[in-house]
Amino acid sequence: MTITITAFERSPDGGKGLARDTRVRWALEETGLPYEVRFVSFGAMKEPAHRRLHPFGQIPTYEEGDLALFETGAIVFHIAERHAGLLPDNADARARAVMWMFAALNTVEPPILDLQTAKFMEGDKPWAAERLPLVKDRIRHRLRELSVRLGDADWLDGAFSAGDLMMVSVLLRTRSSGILDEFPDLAAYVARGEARPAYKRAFAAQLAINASPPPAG
Ligand code: GTB
Repeated sequence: MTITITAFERSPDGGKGLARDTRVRWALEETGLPYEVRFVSFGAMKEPAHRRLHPFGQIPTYEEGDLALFETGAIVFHIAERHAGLLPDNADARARAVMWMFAALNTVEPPILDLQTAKFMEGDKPWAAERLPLVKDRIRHRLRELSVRLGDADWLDGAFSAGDLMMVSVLLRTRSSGILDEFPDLAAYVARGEARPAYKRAFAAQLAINASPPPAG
């Protein structure tokens, strides 16, 4: 069955892997599943046709036959559950890998998203300069805790899993702020993720689209 995901027609980061279709592409590449991408403009994302797939008018979405999903956590979990390569066979190890996916999305990503909000949506507010260091410190706090748990391991719980895929995807967004580099072990962890052939294919595919001229009309 053909898998189709949606992605930005033009990603604001120029296709440098920060938009969330990257994590879905990465999961598909890890499992070796072929997929197609439908590109959506910011306008089209808010139209009824796209909102039928994604009630919040965002990307990415995932379609496979009659199944339509939104939310990268649900999409990556669906891929990982049904195809080998992203979750361990052992039931307990599998549960822990899923736990790390949730930890990435529910515990580590929120303060990172808060920084994007503080910078790009609230940067012109009179209190922005006071708030920014607080937001950054909340990220540092989480990253310090994560760094302690990772220790000198390559991955969060044994072999690479969907938990690492999600955590690396989330951490990548701290690089431009300089915060990731304050934690050399986490920077190395992210680099290990980026060095995976499946990640490289996902990244290259996203970059290629954004490097090409915009569609006519
Ligand atoms: N919780 C949802 C999920 O995980 O799937 C969040 C989905 C989401 O935020 N989608 C964003 C979107 O569609 C794209 S990824 N935004 C358009 C809108 O809301 O109108 C967020 C994103 C966008 C751009 C960059 N960038 O260029 O650096 C990074 C991340």
